[in-house]
Amino acid sequence: MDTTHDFESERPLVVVANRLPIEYDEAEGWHPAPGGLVAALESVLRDREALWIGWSGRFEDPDSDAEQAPPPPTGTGSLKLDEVPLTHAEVEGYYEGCSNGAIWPLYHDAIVTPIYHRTQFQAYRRVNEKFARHVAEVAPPEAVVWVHDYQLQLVPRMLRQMRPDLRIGFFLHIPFPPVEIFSQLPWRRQILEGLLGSDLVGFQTKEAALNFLRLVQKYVALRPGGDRVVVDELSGSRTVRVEAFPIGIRAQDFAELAADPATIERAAQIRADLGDPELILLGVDRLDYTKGIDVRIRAVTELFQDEDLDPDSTVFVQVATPSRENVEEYQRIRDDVELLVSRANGDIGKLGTTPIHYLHQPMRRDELTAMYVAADVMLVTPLRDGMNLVCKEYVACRTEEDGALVLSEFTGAAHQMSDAWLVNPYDIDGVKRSILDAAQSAPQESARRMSALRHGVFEHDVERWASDFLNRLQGSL
Ligand code: GDG
Repeated sequence: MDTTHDFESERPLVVVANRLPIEYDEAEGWHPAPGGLVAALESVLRDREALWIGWSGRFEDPDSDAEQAPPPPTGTGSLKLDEVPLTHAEVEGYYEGCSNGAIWPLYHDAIVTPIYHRTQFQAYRRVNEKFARHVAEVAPPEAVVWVHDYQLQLVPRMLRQMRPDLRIGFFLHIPFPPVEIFSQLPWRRQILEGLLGSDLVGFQTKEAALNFLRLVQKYVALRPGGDRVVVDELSGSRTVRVEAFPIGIRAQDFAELAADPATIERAAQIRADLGDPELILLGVDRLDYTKGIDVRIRAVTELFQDEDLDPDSTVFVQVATPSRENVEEYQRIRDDVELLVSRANGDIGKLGTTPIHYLHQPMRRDELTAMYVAADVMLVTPLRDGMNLVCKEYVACRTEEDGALVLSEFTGAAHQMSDAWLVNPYDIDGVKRSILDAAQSAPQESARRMSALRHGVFEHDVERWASDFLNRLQGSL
């Protein structure tokens, strides 16, 4: 695959995502939003004229509380921002309902039962159309349009019908499920046809790309040839390419921040604040039922109860960033996690000893980096995850090549990170064994594994991901 960062042509670039890369709060005003997607794209867009179209988080209804936020800036430097306004009802139906109540759980192996409401899919279609129409109005002639993620799967086809001059790419950040699971979606054909409006459809893994190709054959009656699907349209036939583009992180930035004396000092302070334990275990996730936060709390709790880990010299810190708090299943997973933590601390802790530290709050990037530097073992145990960036960030921060990563087999990252201690998160005994192995491994063994992991994370960084995708898209016809 071509790994140069020069794009073959200088067609204007338009990025379309549910959210703009900024958010608003009263203290800071509009500021860059945290999170994987923004960080991923920012480094690529930095050197290039681009327009980013998305929702700002403000509601357009007049009676909204969030209405006090001033309009978002239109962008600085070469990146311009363009807001798609949404109402409360649209966000409820399209985002909280169809996207996060139906598609998100379905695409993550139906870990919780997806809920299909026809009215919510109507909202999904209407909002996708609103996005498509907005892009069609503002995209320069012959632009390259890169559409992101599960909220906007109908946009490629709608946009192609409105603007056949555009070159359209789509990237799915989350898993794409196998036939047996996807087939229950009442709107399966619309979604597949929506995605086939693209010139290039990108997934995190080869398995996801294969699942899509099989589904296209089954439900759209097209016969893929390798990674290509030929779509017949009135205007002639068109080829759609379907490939894996595993996303990475800005590894160098994390490594530099981790090696900064202020970060190292902060990491030492964190260890001291935790009572100078011999062993720090760490988990960092959005509080989401896909992330297997409960799995690792159960495993660590049992290790304390079995006396394989000593609560006097071991601390487990779980950072769980608040997420999608209006969706019912997220309230439930929060309750479950908080019950598990408080039970464990009640059973195992002593006065002055808290074996599990739980933080339900967003954390600044520099503080998060200091946590990665402080942690001896990183626990990443999702039941299903498109890629997972946290494990890559931890690895990038281990500049001394120490530390150990316990990683679920069911993350996209596991396909690239075979030197981690890989676990099946449904097998609690296996998770317990791997946590112990990782914690007790000889320094040489940890260093060998970490060195191999670091090599992969630096080699497949986010710039490579974006340039591979955009080069393929621009050279794809
Ligand atoms: C989706 C897919 C795929 C988390 N808490 C804080 C914080 N974070 C940052 C992490 C990391 C990002 O958020 C989370 O990325 P993940 O990949 O782990 O998970 P999702 O949010 O589910 O992302 C996933 C990703 O898209 C990209 O394609 O890998 O599979 O589900 O960067 O560091 N950052 C700060 N404070 C926090 O409290 N600053």
